Amino acid sequence: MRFSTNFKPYVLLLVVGIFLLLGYVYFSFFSERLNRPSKPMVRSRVWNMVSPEKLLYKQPSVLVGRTDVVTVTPWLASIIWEGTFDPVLVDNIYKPMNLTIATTVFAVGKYVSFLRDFLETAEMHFMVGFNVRYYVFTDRPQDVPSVNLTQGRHLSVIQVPGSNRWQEISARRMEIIQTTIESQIRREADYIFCLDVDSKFHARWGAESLGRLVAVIHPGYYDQTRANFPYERRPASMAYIPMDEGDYYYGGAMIGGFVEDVYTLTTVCRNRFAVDAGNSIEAAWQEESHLNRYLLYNKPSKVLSPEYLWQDFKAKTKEVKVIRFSGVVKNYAEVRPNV
Ligand code: UD2
Repeated sequence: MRFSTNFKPYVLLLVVGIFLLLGYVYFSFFSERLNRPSKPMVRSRVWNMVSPEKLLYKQPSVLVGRTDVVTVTPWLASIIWEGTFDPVLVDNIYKPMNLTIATTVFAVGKYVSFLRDFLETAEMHFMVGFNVRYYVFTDRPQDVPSVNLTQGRHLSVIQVPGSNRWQEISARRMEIIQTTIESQIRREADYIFCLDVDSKFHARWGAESLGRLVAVIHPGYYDQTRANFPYERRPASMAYIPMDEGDYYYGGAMIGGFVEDVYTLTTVCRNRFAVDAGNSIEAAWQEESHLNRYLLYNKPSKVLSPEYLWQDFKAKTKEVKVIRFSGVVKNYAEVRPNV
């Protein structure tokens, strides 16, 4: 049989054309709602903002909103305040993504006593309905309290050395977070938040806080001019910020974002800290100073208002409608290894 006599090239072209057309129609009109990360094998990619059909929520306005506070930075990152997001809509967009949020917390020495309240209140308010993996770094694993975790939430205890200097404990966090991202977190989570343990959650801290690189405005300095920010001012330090530069003063009690972005941040800050140490310099506020320097030139993609980092000794101010996370009042002489 001679196949070539019946073979019509235009039939083949027609069949290929029909397949291409069907593929185009499928990907144009149906795949929009698949909500896959752009590279499924890699964690921490950008997902589509897919909202479920028929979800009822308040109509957003372009004219009415918060006017008492600034809700966007000059580089167009959102500043998250109560009233700038719809929690129902945000949850419905992010929950189907099945994200895992790593949460690191250091409880070295006597700070282990803050863990129970931190974890119990996190279970009530922090990323509720999401997969959360707590990583507790401590030199006292036997003193880590047993706290009931809801479904989808796990806790690992990682032993770290103690120290007789609080400055060293606080500063070493960058290095330990960096190495733990390398050894396990990058395989286990999409986003990461690194938080201070001597704090409690008081209200929702949810998916509105997710972003590529997330920082929080320190509650002590949000109404100050940059000249009053306690940045590192010595040019010899790698954390140096000149007097006429600076956006906000960010709190060291929270660093967040995609695991890989926080990995880069911790790597850079840890290295700069080491350079300073080699030159016998310790930045004014240790890792917080290096964090502020990093964020000045690597702008955060989302900024959390002081609602996400308050301090219990501070009276609530009129701009702060909700206190979501706040540092407890502590007796430094009692809990720190040195004064
Ligand atoms: C501020 C910052 C904190 C950090 C520090 C300067 C805010 C609100 N707080 O808080 O993030 O930048 O100044 O270094 O921005 N820790 C231990 N054991 C210790 C000491 C510290 O585990 O003995 C850990 C613990 O997780 C604690 C964190 O380090 O939450 C910060 O240390 P801090 O409580 O001494 O810092 P604080 O409250 O002065």
